[in-house]
Amino acid sequence: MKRTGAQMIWECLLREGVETVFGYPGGAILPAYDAMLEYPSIHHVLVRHEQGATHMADGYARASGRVGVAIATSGPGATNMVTGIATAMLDSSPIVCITGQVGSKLIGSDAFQETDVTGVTLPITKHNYLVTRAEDIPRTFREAFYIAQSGRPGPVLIDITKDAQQSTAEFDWEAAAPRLPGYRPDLRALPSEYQRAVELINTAQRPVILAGHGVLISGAMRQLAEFAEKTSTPVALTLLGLGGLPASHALNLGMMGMHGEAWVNNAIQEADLLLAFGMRFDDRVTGNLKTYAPFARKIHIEIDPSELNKNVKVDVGLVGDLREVLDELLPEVAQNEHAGWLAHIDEMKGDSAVRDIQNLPDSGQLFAAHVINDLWRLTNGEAIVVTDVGQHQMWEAQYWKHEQPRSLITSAGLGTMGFALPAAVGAKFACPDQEVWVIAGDGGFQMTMAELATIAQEKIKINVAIINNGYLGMVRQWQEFFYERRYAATPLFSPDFVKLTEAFGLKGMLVTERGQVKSAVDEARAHPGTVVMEFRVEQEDTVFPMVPAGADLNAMIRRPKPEAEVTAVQTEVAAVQTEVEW
Ligand SMILES: Cc1cc2nc3c(=O)[nH]c(=O)nc-3n(C[C@H](O)[C@H](O)[C@H](O)COP(=O)(O)OP(=O)(O)OC[C@H]3O[C@@H](n4cnc5c(N)ncnc54)[C@H](O)[C@@H]3O)c2cc1C
Ligand SMILES: Cc1ncc(C[n+]2csc(CCOP(=O)(O)OP(=O)(O)O)c2C)c(N)n1
Repeated sequence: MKRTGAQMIWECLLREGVETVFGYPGGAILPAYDAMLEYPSIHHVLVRHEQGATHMADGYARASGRVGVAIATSGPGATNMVTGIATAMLDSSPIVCITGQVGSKLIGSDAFQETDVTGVTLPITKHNYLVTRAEDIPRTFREAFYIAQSGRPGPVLIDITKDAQQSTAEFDWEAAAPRLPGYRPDLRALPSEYQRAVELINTAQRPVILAGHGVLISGAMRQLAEFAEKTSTPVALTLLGLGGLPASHALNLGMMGMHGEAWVNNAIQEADLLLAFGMRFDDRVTGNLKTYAPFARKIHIEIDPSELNKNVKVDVGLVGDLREVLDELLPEVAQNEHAGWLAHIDEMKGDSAVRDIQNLPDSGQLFAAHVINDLWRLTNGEAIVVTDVGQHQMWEAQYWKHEQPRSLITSAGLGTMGFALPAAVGAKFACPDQEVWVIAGDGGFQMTMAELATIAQEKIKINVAIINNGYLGMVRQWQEFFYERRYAATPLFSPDFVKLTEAFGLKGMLVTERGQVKSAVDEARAHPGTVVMEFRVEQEDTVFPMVPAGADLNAMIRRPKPEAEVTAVQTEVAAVQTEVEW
């Protein structure tokens, strides 16, 4: 059948099962928007900034495991997408971004709103396309969706010239199968490598599993639990791996890395075998590579061969989908007991398990960690939490115990402030029946708060907790530790968040004391529409433990005992600073 290129865009999206797209119109994408009216079964969410569209698509993808779609015009519309695309790239999130482009004859002439967006996004997309002919649209879309979600997922951008949208061609979906001879998402390890892995696993005395985002992406939650139980191996999780094994599971140690639990990092440093399952040894996770896990043999199960031996040299690299690899390994590995090792890790927990939260003064004053811990308890931990970036993000990781996969959505690799509110909109569209909470700082919230208008227009229900400490908290913390408390450009003015929210026709609430938290949260949850809650918390609180960037993984700065002076922190900082690489 004949279709315009503009119609083909929607025909393709329909065939890919897309129900919702997030976007913003403009000249070069107008033919596509005009054709959209013929396809009412696809819901278009009008955002307030194209960055928001990409984060929404990303939040949609992370909550559902399906491809999220964002659409924008050329030039400024496309460049506004850049941060969201990079965010999705760093966290392996499958999104497809569609941009309009100036007419093909004008390309390279600095035409109105012309930007070489395929050039701009080349390093931050898994793949991108410039389409100049209508007949190329079906194959391009099929390839884009396939690439975005196969192998290691990631963002794909399709830039379509205005004339390609306007011209007419034959639309034959069946004939437009992907042609990607060089793309090999199906590489698998050799049997000899499996054998070597099994030997190492069966003979290890002090093994630790490092479970990452790949557990969730491949859907290997059951296999991970079975592997851990059969081999009696404790599991440390990355920030993006949280929820991959229920927090309540006896073998779940908690989060590793810069703000991970002390005993987790200590266990990694003492281990004789590390089993990295779908994680990429990010520098926030390893600390100083020269001293990382010095006694451990390493097995890395990873779908992207370029990750093997990239940061950490491993003894065995098993390329493949984690779930498939674990299915192969499970019958081969021996049932084992590591009672002594597990008891030793338990001992390392000592008083530190709840030390940080216990040491906060119980003065009725609000501390961010208390608020987040209260939110977790009051919701029974059954919500999807979408966090922004900063101190609150780390406290969420520490004090919200995630039982379910995909219950935490956070920008980890790029650490994109402004991510939470729009990503939560995407998550809500993906999972309309789930309770969705945003936890954001006063800084990050202000970056994308215009999306409250999108929320109001779409009449969706999200609960937003702004953890307002009056600072760009995480940067202030670094200034406190490493710049002698010179708070350059971190004290932060905020609007009256309650009035601001009300201006959008939504409900705003202010909470200033611990005693108000429960009733306020109950009220917010019962309210049918979106509620923005401002929690005014202690201004100069600090996330502990902390491994300074580049320091040894077990060189953690701990929260001083209540009676200790600030100088205690400074002494700890000085003690670990010798090894720091800036
Ligand atoms: C302020 C701040 C502080 C942070 N502190 C910490 C911290 O203390 N601890 C921490 O853990 N993180 C921390 N992070 C996050 C950190 O920077 C990394 O983003 C995170 O550790 C990456 O986790 P990951 O490797 O599991 O996930 P990803 O970066 O998403 O990597 C996943 C890996 O799994 C692979 N994979 C994907 N699909 C499959 C599959 N099907 N089968 C097999 N493999 C697959 C991918 O190829 C990739 O290599 C922090 C971030 C911020 C912003
Ligand atoms: C877009 C962007 N700009 C700058 C940064 C650097 N940065 C990391 S955390 C942080 C402070 C965040 O402050 P806030 O949102 O108030 O959260 P808090 O740390 O106080 O919880 C900044 C500026 C970033 N991560 N993203």
